[in-house]
Amino acid sequence: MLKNQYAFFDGKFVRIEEAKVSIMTHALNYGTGCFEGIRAYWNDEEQQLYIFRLAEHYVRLHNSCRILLIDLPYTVEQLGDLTVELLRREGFREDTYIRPLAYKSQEGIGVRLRGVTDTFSMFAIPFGKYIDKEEGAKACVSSWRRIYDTALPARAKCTGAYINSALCKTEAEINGFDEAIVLTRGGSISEGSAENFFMVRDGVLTTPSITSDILEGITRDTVMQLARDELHIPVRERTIDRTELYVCEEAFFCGTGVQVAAIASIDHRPVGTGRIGPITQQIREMYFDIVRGKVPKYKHWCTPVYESRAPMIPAGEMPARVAVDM
Ligand code: PY5
Repeated sequence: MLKNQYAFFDGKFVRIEEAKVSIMTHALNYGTGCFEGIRAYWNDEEQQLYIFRLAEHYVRLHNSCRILLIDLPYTVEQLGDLTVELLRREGFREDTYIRPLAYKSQEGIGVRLRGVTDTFSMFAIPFGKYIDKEEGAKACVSSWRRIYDTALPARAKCTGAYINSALCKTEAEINGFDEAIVLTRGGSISEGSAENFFMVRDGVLTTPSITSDILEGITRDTVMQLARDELHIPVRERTIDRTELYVCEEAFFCGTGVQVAAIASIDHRPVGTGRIGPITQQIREMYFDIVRGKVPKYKHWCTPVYESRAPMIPAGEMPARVAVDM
């Protein structure tokens, strides 16, 4: 298998072995980083690698950085260009996962967000499925609760917050499930450990609102648009009770990593028929075609890597530091 060879680190492209941090790094000690997870899909017919909704991921990274007071010295467009450039250098011709990270790089002691140096790094690796059972995951309601906005905001995709995800996912796996559904402090549905949650109730595609301590998912947004514009079914963002999980017709997770993964059972109770439902199935099929750049109407969501979109940046050279206009 082709492995990754490069990273973007401290303002330049370096070999992956050189992208190392000190044990004194702020982000390593306190979890003070923000990251993204972006996928690129290989289209064999076109011999092209397409990055899915690149700009949206970097808009979100900027928002996360605003919450954590991280100075991200690149615009959304520059971050996109750096990503294209990294993938070109790697030369991947297969599905790929990209991990940008903006973090507090100061070396020393002291928990605060202001007056601490920041940096940005990125690497990419070949990547297939996230949940093996994409056609029917066994889910449980976690005994853990989702982090909440007034303590540790889920809206900011920050590294430290993923302890909550790891606790939920680990408990689910130890108990023989594939994935966890996590409740808010108030006891309504929030999301999965690292993916958003949807259910179908009375024909309405329903998902927790963005004020339910969720990460505002880009796949979630994609799914809602497809349901409205292509399937012409009603979509609602609202509070979801736990017991609705036991009576809904269909349920699925979605996210960059998990893509669109049907939920076969929740707390050992079959969801609907226990098989992938018609709405979930249609959304999955559309999603996989769209991300691979096979649907002209949605091709604007797909950034080609192997074309002349991004300027080549010579090794070691840092793009101009440009103030972020927001
Ligand atoms: N909710 C959480 C907590 C997430 O971590 C993610 C993404 C999502 C929802 C879905 O967001 P999006 O659709 O924008 O990807 N999780 C990362 C991913 O790459 C993985 C984090 C370990 O899917």
